[in-house]
Amino acid sequence: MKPIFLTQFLIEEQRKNDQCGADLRLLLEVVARACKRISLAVGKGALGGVLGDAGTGNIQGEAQKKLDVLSNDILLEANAWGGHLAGMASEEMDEPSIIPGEYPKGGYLLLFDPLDGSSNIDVNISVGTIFSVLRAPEGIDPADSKAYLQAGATQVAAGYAVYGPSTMLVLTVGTGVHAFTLDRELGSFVLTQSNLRIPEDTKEFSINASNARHWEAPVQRYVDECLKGKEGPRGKDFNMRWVASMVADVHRIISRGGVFMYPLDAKTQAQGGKLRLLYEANPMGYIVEQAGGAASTGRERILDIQPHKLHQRVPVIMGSKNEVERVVAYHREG
Ligand code: AHM
Ligand code: MG
Repeated sequence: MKPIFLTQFLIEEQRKNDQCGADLRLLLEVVARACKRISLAVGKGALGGVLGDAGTGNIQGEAQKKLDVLSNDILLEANAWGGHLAGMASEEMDEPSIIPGEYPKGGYLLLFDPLDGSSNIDVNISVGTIFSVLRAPEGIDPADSKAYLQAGATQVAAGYAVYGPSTMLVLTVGTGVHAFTLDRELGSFVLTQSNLRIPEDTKEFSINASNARHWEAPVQRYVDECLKGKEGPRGKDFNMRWVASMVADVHRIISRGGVFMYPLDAKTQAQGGKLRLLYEANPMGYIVEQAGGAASTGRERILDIQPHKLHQRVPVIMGSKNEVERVVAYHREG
């Protein structure tokens, strides 16, 4: 079969999808190109001299890795001059980055977590890039974080690249979820799976169990029931996986089902949760819903949340629909 490259896929998408105009298509190609560069840097490992800490911290007080900073710079630089964007916001930057004056501005905003799971870099475990595209609202300066405070349901595109044994780009422009694999010889992303669907039921869950004593009762109940296996109320055995790179964990769930949880717990309650709404929960939630799954905080649909600050954190429960609904029901029951 003839390979379908990302460019061809996006041009065909543009022909049939009003949400995907030429500007959005070109913007996505630029993001994909930046992900290729990040993939190269990640792939060089110690030989590239890019492992280890950068010696700086981000807005959330987390130590930045050299590759966090490099990936952020690659995305900023690649996207500055294309003319499709009004501004960018990143997990690694305190404030939005505006498009330099010498370049034309476009109608979109790009939000990203440049290198998700970066605590895994130094031990050679999969990491990734997550991105979300919003329309720039009329009358709000893109230097103002208010421009980015839009509910996830308004995203026009979202995607992630996972830098694993192979590099993959998974994206949605509102018409299902499609996966591309980087052909390293050609330097091109090739469509390898279209219309990915997350099975509605699963026997696999994904949570950092070291936080068990801090979880709320509904999550304790859900996990306890899974752990009881065949003999318990679920009547089946469950498997557990936790990579500690959201991109890799959610990619597995998109590929074969499961439920991913970073719920509210006593440790993260004061800040609202662990994962970031605009850079992680919203784009991944959009992708998961587009693949037939569900994404909730336990109390509300993630994509319905009206953000109130740029670096807002939220609890995350996403993946196979019936399991997410079960966890949500347990929250309702208290
Ligand atoms: P990061 O964006 O700083 O890498 O943090 C987010 C990551 C997620 O990818 C992952 O699911 C989670 O943090 C892992 O957290 P923990 O180390 O508490 O298990
Ligand atoms: Mg992250």
